[in-house]
Amino acid sequence: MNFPADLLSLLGRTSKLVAITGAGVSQESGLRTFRDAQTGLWAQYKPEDLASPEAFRRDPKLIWDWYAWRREAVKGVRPNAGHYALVDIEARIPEFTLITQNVDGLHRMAGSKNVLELHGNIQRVRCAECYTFTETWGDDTESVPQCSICSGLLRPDVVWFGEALPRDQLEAAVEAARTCELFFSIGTSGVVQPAASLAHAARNRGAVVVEINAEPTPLSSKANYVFHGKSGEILPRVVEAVWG
Ligand code: BV8
Ligand code: ZN
Repeated sequence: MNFPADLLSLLGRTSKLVAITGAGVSQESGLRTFRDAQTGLWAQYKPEDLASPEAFRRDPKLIWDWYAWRREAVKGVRPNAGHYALVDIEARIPEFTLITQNVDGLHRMAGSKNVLELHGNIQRVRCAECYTFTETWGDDTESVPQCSICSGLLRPDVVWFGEALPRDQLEAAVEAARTCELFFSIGTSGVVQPAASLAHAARNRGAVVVEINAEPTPLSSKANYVFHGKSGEILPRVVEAVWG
C-alpha cells in the first residue's frame, strides 16, 4: 500500500492532529468489535441492547456479568501495532489528541497520553446512585456488588445508550476536532452519535480527513483519503513512510 506523497508531507509538517478510534483498532488484539457477533452466553444479545440503563434496571446481574466477562477478556489481551503506532505519532506531533470510543483502556496501556475516553472505561466501577467510585468489590458471584456508601448497585463507568457523555471529555473532543489540521478516523463504523459527528465537524472546518477502516463507512465518501484494511498493518506503515 503506497501513501500519497502530499498526505505524507502534510503528516510530516502538521502541528495539530486528532485521531478517533473505535472497536476496530482493538480487533487485532483479539477483542470482538460491536459489529462482530458475541460468543457463548452473550451470543443471543445485541451489545446495544445490553449497554443501556433500561437493561441494567431490568436485570442488573445480567449486565454486571456481561461487563465482568468483558473485563476478563480485556485482561487477556495486549495492545497491538496499531495502538503503538499512535503512540509513535503522538511523540512526533506538537498537538495530538486521541479520542476513543473504546472502553478497553488499551490506548493508555500502549502508552498514549492525551486520550479522551468518550464512552468511559470498563476497568472503572462506580455506584449507580451516588456515583462513588470503588477500586474493589467482592467476588460474590451471586449478586451485584453494592456501594459501601449508599448500598446502591455498582456499575461500570461507561456511557450507556441514552446517557450523556462525560461533559469535559466531549467538550475537549469537539474543540480538538474543530481546530485540527488533520483528522484520522480509525477502526470505527461511524454510526454512534455524537462520536460519529466529530469527523464531519473537522471536515467542515477545513481539516484533511483520513479514514483507516477494514470496510467502507458513512464517512468514506466525505474523507480526503481512505485506506481500507487493518489498522495494525496500515498505521505502522504510515509511521515508517513519514518518519522511517
Ligand atoms: C446520547 C460504551 C442523549 C458502552 C457505547 C442521532 C441520531 C441517531 C441516534 C442518536 C443520535 N444521537 C444520539 C443517538 C442515540 C445513540 C446512537 O448514536 N445510537 C446509534 C446506534 C444510532 N447515542 C447515544 O445514546 C449516546 N447518548 O445520545 O444521550 C443524551 C444527551 C444529553 C443528556 C442525556 C442524554 C451514547 C452513545 C454511547 C453508547 N456507549 N459504548 C460499552 O462499550 O459497553 S457505544 C459503543 O458502540 C462503542 O463505544 C462505539 O461507540 C460503538 C461501536 O462502534 P465502533 O467502535 O465503531 O465498533 P463497530 O463494531 O461498530 O465497528 C468497528 C469497525 O471497525 C467496522 O467498521 C469494521 O469494519 C472495522 N474493523 C474491524 N477490524 C478492523 C477494523 N478496522 C481497522 N482494522 C481492523 N483490524
Ligand atoms: Zn452509592
